[in-house]
Order: sequence, then C-alpha cells, then structure tokens
Amino acid sequence: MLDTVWYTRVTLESGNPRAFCVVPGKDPAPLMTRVEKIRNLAIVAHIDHGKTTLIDAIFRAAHVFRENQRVEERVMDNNELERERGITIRAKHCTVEWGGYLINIIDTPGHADFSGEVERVLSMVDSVLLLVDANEGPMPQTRYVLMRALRLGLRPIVVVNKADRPNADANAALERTFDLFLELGANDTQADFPVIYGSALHGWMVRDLALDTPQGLDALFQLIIDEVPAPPVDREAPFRMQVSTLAWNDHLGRIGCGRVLQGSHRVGDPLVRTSTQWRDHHRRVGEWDATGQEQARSTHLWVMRGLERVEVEEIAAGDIVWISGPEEITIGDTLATPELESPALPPLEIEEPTVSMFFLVNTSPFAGRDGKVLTLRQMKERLERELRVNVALRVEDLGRPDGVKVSGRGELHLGILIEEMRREGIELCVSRPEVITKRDEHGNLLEPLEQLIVNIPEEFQGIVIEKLAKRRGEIVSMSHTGTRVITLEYEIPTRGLIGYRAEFLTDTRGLGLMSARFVGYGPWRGEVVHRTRGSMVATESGDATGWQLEHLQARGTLFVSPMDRIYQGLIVGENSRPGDLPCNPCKKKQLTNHRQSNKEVDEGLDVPRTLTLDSALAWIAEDELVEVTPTATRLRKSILDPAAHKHAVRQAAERGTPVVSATPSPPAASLSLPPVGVRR
Ligand SMILES: Nc1nc2c(ncn2[C@@H]2O[C@H](COP(=O)(O)OP(=O)(O)OP(=O)(O)O)[C@@H](O)[C@H]2O)c(=O)[nH]1
Ligand SMILES: [Mg+2]
Repeated sequence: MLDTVWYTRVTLESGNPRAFCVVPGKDPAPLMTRVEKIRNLAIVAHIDHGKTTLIDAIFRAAHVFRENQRVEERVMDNNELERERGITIRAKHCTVEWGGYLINIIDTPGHADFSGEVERVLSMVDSVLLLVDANEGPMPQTRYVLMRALRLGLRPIVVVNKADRPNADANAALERTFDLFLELGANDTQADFPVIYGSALHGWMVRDLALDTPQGLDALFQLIIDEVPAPPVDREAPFRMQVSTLAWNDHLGRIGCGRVLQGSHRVGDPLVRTSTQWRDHHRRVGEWDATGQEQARSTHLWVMRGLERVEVEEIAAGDIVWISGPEEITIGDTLATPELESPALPPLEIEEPTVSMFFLVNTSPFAGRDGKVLTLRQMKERLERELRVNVALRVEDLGRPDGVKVSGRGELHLGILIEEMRREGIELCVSRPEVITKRDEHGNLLEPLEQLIVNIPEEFQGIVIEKLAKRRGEIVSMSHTGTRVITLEYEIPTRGLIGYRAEFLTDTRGLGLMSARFVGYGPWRGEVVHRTRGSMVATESGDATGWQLEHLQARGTLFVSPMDRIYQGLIVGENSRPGDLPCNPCKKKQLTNHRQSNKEVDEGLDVPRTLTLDSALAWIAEDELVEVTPTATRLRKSILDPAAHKHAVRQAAERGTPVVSATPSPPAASLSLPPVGVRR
C-alpha cells in the first residue's frame, strides 16, 4: 500500500544530538523499506567495551562514507563533551544498508548514570548486540543491560570484542557471559544465544576464532539478518507508536522519537496523544492508568538514514521515527490515530534521582569576569529548558533567593549538565553532591546503594580493602581473575563512593579498574568520613605571591600559582592536616633598603594541583562551593567572610543542617513546570 516517499535533508544542529535543525532538501531518494527487510537493534555493554567503535567499523564496512572522506574516530560521539571525555553520554540512532536490508542501530551509553536511557531505547528494538570485552568479561553494567534485555524477552547476540588484544581470553569471557545469562534467568532460547568474536577497532568479526580468517564484518551483518527478527508489525492496522526519547527544537517544540508499532501515518494527519502513569512507586505490571489525552496533528516527520535525519511525508510500522506536533509529548506517551480504541501502552521506566546539589547564582567577587552571571529567574529558565529533554533530572525550588536544588542519577549526570552550562558561557556555583535518602514504611532511613567491582593487582588489596571498609563497603565476593590480579565485589553506599575514584587511582598507581552501578535503596550504613584534610583558605584578596606560596606549600597541596587573582574566602590548597588553615597567599615580601641578590622566587614552587570540575565536586566539603565559569574552576567557602563563616558553621552544627550559604532555607515547594516525564 505504501509507495516510495521522497525526503528533504535534515542535519544535526552543532553537536547537540537532541536539538533539531532543518535544512531544505536536495536529492530525493526512495526511503520506504518493506518490513521483512528492516532490522532494529541496540548495542549494549559496559562502559568502554567498544560500542561506538563497532559502529565506526559497521559504517566503514557498509560504505556509509565516501572512499576518500575524512572520518573522525567514534563518529557517533558527535557532541563536544562526548569527544572530550571519550564516552557516550546519550543514546543515538543511525541506520546502515546491507544486502538490501535496512538496519536501525542504536548506540547506547555504557556509564551507569545513563542506564535509564538504555532501558528506554530497548523498547524500540527486536534484539541487542551485547558486547563483552574479551579481557574484562561481563562487568556490572553488562549485567544490568542484559537483565533488562532478557526481561523484555529479547534474544541477544553476544559479541566478544577486543579479541585482538594480547591479554584477551575470549573463551573465559564467553563462559562468564553464559553464566550470567543463566544467573539472570534466561529462557532456553535466550541462553542459546549466537556468538561472534572479533575486533571493532580493526573491523573484523568471525563466528569461529580458531577456524575463520579475520576479514571484514560480513559475518556480523549476516548474523544480524539471520538472528534479529524483522519487526513483528502490521502496516495495515491503525497507526500507533510509543515515545521513548525526546528532542527539542526552538521553532517546533518537543519532538518525540519511538518505533511505529502498527499502521502508517502521513504528515498532517490527526493524532491522539495519550499519557499514562503508574499507580504507585512499586510500578507493578498492569497497575497503571491513562491520565490524559490531547488531540493534535503531526507537523513534521523524520526517519534516520545513515547519520542524517531525513524529513519524510509518511512513516510506517517497523521503522524508528521522529515526530513533532503534539505540544506536550513526554516519554511513554502513545500517539495513535483517533479511530484506535484504548491506544495507551504501559508507562516506560523513568529512573529516580539519587544525588542532588544546589545550583546557585555566582556571588563571588570575580562574578561576571569570564562569563554571564545568571539571575535566579534565568537559572530556573535554563533548567526548565533542560527538563524538557533530560528526563532523569529534577529541579526543586526550596524558596532560596540564590538557587535551586537539582537532582540527578549521579555525579556524572549532574556534572555533564554543569559542563554544558559552562560551555554556554554561564557562571554558577554548585554545592557538594549529596545522596537522596528515603524512609521505609517503618520510618527507617534508607540510602542509595551501589554494586562496586574493583580489579586490582594483588599488592594493592590491603589499602583498597581498608579504604572501602571506612567508606562502609561490604565485601560480597573476591576472586582471582588472572596472574596476580584480584577482583572484589562490594555493596557500598553511593555516599561512600563520592570522591573515591581519584583516591583509588592514586592508591593503585593507575593500575586499578573500578566500576559501580546503583542497585537500590538499603538501610543507612552510618557515618562516612568524607575528607580527612582541611582547606587552606585565603583571608585577604589580591594577587598570589610566589614568595608566600613557597611558604604555604610546606603546609599542604596548592591549587594556585603566583600572580593568580585571589579573593577572601577562596580555597587555595588542601591542608595536610584536618581542619581549615586560614592563610594569606597575597602577602608581599617586606622590602628593605639593602640590595639583595635577585634570587628567582618561584624556583622552589611545585606545580599546583589542577582542578577539574569532577575532581572539585568530589573534593569539596559541605560548607564549600565550586565556582564554575567558562574558563575557571575555583573552590571557595560558601560564606566568604571568615568571621561570618565561623558563626554560620557553629549555628548549623547546633541546628544539625548543612552550611551551603548564609541564607536560611524555608520549606520545599516545586518549580511551576513539572519535570518532563514525571507523573505525580
Ligand atoms: N584493542 C581494541 N580496542 C578497542 C576495540 N574496540 C574498542 N576499543 C577501544 O576501547 C575504547 C573504548 O571504545 P568505545 O567505542 O568508546 O567504547 P564504548 O563502549 O562506546 O564506551 P561508552 O560509550 O563510553 O560506554 C577506545 O579507546 C577504543 O579504541 C577493539 O576491538 N580492540
Ligand atoms: Mg560509546
């Protein structure tokens, strides 16, 4: 029934995968593919196991690029922050054509903070490529994504990747993956998964490592075509799709992405958007209600072809599409033709935040020197914009005149938002990340817990075990994975992990690997000592002098260099002892009327410790803030005046509340705009 349709070109707006920008089209080309010729799959794995690299190889093998085209490494990581950090932050979708088949592939992030995103995209696919590093084997996030895929009834294809590495042990990795399938309750069909081995980096995959010659990716493509089922859809039925991801365009508003489950839809046709909600936080199967309906019409439709979004006149079942028109599209909404009775589908999982921090207006003496200082109203507007697409984020207005409380899935989730704001030229101050606690029905305090796996050379096990015990970690298992390498599994409060990564790397001389993921809430584990060392706090404003810094470095580790501008209350270093050390790094050397030999003042100075946003957030104490500007990351006391700070600390200790700023916090009230996807 569906004829060929023609398209106009759509490209991604500068690096932001969630912002749409429409460019008038040029070459018309046929787009509609028969359902039997479509394959939809997601690539899932633990962080750094090679998902994005595999997509590069797939593109090369499917000749998506011209022969002489200059192509960047990990082309799907197209956002500036992703390239800089070398990790995927957002799930992205592309297509390749091979042997007359259209393969929709979704690249997913491997970091545990973005698990919710992975889970939602799984609702759009018929199978997953589960990548496992041939050396590391399955890791915590592998377990999580596999569990989700199995629960949805998908039959994964296992890709044992990085088989080119000298220490690779593909058989051991496969064996452990198989055990994981059984442990997670895979049924017989799922446990009989197809396997392929290879190297995403070198662009080869083989079914049998011993017998096959490593050459290209044909074996992988053939496996996908044979093993991934075509979408089980009926194009003649009334149109229905469910929204799994959101994007935003300033002109078009919200744009929803999802898979068309049945039927077809032409641009401008009427639609009904139905929203749904779980009855309670247990989210039991079948316990949800349809909460609202909106009549609308689609205004634009897109599909993905290669790396480009292509505007089309018509979309049909089986394909993954983008649609604009209904104003308030949120995750989990069903879009359907008005004729369809009871179109609603169960709500999709939206992860609860576990970590929060205050985002405050920058009130430091240097505010506005580097970037734009937002007023509280502007800050709220910026965050409301973020809420439209960042579904795991929450913003609460606690009535403070200088800021709002922002909650997310972890330090990285919030860190990325701060980094994005800084790149927009915004200045702000943020407080220490705190975990979000809850109470159970008996009133007991609960806190988020994580599964932590560390791989360390044996000689470091003493220090690692000691530190994790102090951070309230409990050993679950211990095993020897290779020559003199030990693997420890812990259950540890999220609190205990804040700021631990840097310490772990130092303690294991960079040889340790650690990865953690949120597993749920459990009883409060007791106090965790955050930092044993105090801060060196400037008592005067001015320029740092080399002469004075040379004296100060004997007392701790400095964060500043000679001639750096200093303000009162700025933290200039880490004290080597507990407690804060007031100091004056700007003090000038007394000049006498004796002539002195002109000794180079800075020659004995150590290189100061560089502060990154992540390390600063991990380090600060509750009475301190990180000042973030487009060019600088500074640490400061929340109350700059030493006397006022001392007074506030004393008062806060009496009240038992944190010292974020001098302003008292009245009771909670929510921002006027409810977060996208949060249904009360
Ligand atoms: N030797 C070798 N290195 C690989 C292979 N595949 C990926 N890598 C390397 O592993 C690192 C991580 O690769 P990515 O493709 O970014 O991994 P990812 O799974 O997309 O990571 P996230 O998106 O952050 O979860 C990169 O340095 C790659 O070059 C492989 O087959 N062999
Ligand atoms: Mg990636």
